[in-house]
Amino acid sequence: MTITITAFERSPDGGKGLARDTRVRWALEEAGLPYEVRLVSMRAMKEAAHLALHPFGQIPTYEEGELALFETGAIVLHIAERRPGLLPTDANARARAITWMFAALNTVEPPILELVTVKFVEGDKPWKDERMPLVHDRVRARLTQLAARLGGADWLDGDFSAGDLLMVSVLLRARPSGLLDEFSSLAAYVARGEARPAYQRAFAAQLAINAAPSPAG
Ligand SMILES: N[C@@H](CCC(=O)N[C@@H](CS)C(=O)NCC(=O)O)C(=O)O
Repeated sequence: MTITITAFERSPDGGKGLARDTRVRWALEEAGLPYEVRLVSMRAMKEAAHLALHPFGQIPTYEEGELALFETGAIVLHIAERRPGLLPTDANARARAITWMFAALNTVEPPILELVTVKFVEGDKPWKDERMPLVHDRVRARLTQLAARLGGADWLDGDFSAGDLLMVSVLLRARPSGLLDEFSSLAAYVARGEARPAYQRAFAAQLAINAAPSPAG
């Protein structure tokens, strides 16, 4: 059955791979599942056809026959459950890998998202310069804890899993701020994720769309 995901017609990051379709593409590449991409404009994302797939008018979505999913965590979990390689077979190890998926999205990603909110959404507010150092400190606190847990290991819990896939994806969003590079073990962890052939294919696929000349010229 054909798998179709949605992605930005033109990602605001210009192809740096930070839009969330990249993590879904990465999971599909790790699982060896072919997929198609439907590109949507910012306007189309808020229209009825897309809202029927994604109640919050965002990307990515995932369609496979009669199944339609949104939320990258749910999509990556669905993919990981279908093919070996992204979740361990041992029940406890599997539960721990899923825990890391939640930790990436619920505990590590929120402060990192604040970096973007302060910089772009609140960039013209008079209190922006006071708020940014506070947000930096909150991100640093999380990264300190995460680095302590990772220690000298390659991955968070044994072999590479969907938990690492989401954690690396989330940490990549901290790189433009310079904060990731303050933590050499986490920077190396992210680099290990980026070096995976499946990530390389996912990154190249989104770049091909975002680096192409715009239809408007
Ligand atoms: N929690 C959602 C977040 C989805 C999300 O924020 N998508 C962004 C792109 S990375 C988006 O569509 N932004 C445009 C908008 O919200 O209007 C997920 O993980 O899938």
